[in-house]
Amino acid sequence: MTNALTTNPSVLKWIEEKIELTQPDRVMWIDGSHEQLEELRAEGCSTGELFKLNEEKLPGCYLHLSAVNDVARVEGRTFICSEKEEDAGPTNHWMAPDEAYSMLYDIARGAYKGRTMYIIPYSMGPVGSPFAKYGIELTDSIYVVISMAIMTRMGKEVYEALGNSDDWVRGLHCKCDIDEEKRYICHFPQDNTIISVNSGYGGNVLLGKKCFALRIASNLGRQEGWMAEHMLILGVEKPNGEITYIAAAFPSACGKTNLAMLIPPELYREKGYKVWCVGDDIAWMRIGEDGRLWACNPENGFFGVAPGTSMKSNPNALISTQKNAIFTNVVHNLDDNTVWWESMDKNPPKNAKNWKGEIWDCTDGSKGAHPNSRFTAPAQNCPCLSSEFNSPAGVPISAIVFGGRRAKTAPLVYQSRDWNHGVFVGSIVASETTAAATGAVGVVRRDPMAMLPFCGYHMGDYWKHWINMGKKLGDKAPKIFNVNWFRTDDEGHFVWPGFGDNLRVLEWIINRCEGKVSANETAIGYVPNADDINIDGLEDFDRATLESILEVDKALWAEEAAGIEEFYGKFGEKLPAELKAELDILKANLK
Ligand code: GTP
Ligand code: SPV
Ligand code: MN
Repeated sequence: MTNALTTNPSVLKWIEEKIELTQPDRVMWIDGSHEQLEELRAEGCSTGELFKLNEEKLPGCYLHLSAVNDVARVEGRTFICSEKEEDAGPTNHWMAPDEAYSMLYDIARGAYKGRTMYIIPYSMGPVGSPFAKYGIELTDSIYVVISMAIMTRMGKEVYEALGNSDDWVRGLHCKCDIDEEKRYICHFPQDNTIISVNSGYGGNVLLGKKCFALRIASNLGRQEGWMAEHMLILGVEKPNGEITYIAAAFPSACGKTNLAMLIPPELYREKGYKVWCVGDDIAWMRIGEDGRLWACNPENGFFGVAPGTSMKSNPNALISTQKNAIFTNVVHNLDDNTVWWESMDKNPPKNAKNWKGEIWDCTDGSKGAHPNSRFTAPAQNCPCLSSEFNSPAGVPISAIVFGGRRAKTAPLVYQSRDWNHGVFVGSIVASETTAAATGAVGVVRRDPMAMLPFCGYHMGDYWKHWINMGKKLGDKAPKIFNVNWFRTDDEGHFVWPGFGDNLRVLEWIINRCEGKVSANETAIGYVPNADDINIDGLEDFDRATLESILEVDKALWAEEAAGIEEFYGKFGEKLPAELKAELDILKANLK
């Protein structure tokens, strides 16, 4: 092949096959160089796929608008194409691999005619790290190339690290006509292959992210004895310099990016507390030589929710977007060629286009930015990026935190009694749906470990894998907690201030890990004594308010237990006995 950047036979063979299938006019080997990316950005601007933003105010930044029918992940069109249907389990859509390949190849046949095939070599994790995994994505989208350049370690050094190995993940993406009816995101765990057609939206097409780093990697983790999780990773530094690392799994658009970059409340800042971000969405976790659980972030950037991100709520995220970032489906301010979204500030631009590219009147009550509009920002831009960000093995985890959006039922925070109970707590995560996926918003659904859309195999086997990891970790296992920042009052307002003030809850979690505070043993686990959560300096928030969100309402939990039992019913024989036993304990505790 001309200009090939590798001689790896498995890579060349696969690419040749895909060239024959998709019939591109031109093939471009992406080498990751600045010059080549600049050339592509310029080309993207000339075709209208990208808009170059104000170079003074937002240097190196671009705006991209997706098709209006293509703004979020499509869970109903996402398939796990394992050999056996049973291996996909009751929470995934399944298609037989032969059938899926043949249907997808029919869609992809000739799909690159008149277009360019971009060949993207990328690494999940630092290139050359023993824990890194490599992938190649073929795409006909410049937006995908320049986004992958932010989200992953991308470039020709990946071929050097890969050598002649055939241990790499194959990814084929074809925009086709962005036809919703022919949109498919398919995973073939047995072949380490992902095929995505008829979409241009991030989570469907940046194949290193959810498709590889969670759906394929969760399969690899199960086989190889590690874990691929939908988790942020952060370090809390105490005034004495000691850093405690925490991994937390919340469903999509439920606060991972915000927690990962939180700025401590003034009171804590004055004392010397700091928070360091290791990752905001995905954690790969292994048992280290010391027997503890170590987590690294396989990504190299943030694909964050734009609306709600402000200098007040998450300055670190906002600052991360101020150079070399891509904005998708936000408002284009035509006066100064910058961007805006709801709750960025109180001054929506007067002369602007909305996310659909239409002239937008900010006073007409319509939203300017799509609720799932996003920014793609280099991790290196983040002011609180951890010094361990590039460390291959990552950081040792002291606590695992689950959470979701629950107006009622789940208290602000509680701790599991032990690892298996913690797995139970993770398995029963329920949350109101958000705009991150197409479909109704605000409906409570079970989202175990925030992995419902991302676990690439049978959820019952996945729970068993968690239980097995706990056995291996023994007394070195992280402690497991659950949080809920989203309890509402009778008027529907959030009771807990959230954001930076979530550090107050993390402090309790760390104190529990260190055995420094006692707790109330309740039917669902250990709940804080109100005295042990610091509410000093909070406005309009007193001890009674705190008590109201620490409350465990037995009647609501009895309903919850019934819901869990029904949910567990789907898993039949695959429900681990340990989790059934935990449910029985919960029911007994509620009597
Ligand atoms: P994905 O990228 O989809 O995985 O989302 P995420 O989990 O990283 O969520 P993110 O941090 O982007 O937050 C999503 C939404 O939740 C934003 O609108 C935030 O403003 C809001 N949010 C985050 N943290 C809090 C909090 O502590 N309290 C409240 N009330 N809202 C929050
Ligand atoms: C999520 O939906 O959890 C995201 C965005 O982080 S996406 O990449 O679309 O999955
Ligand atoms: Mn996510």
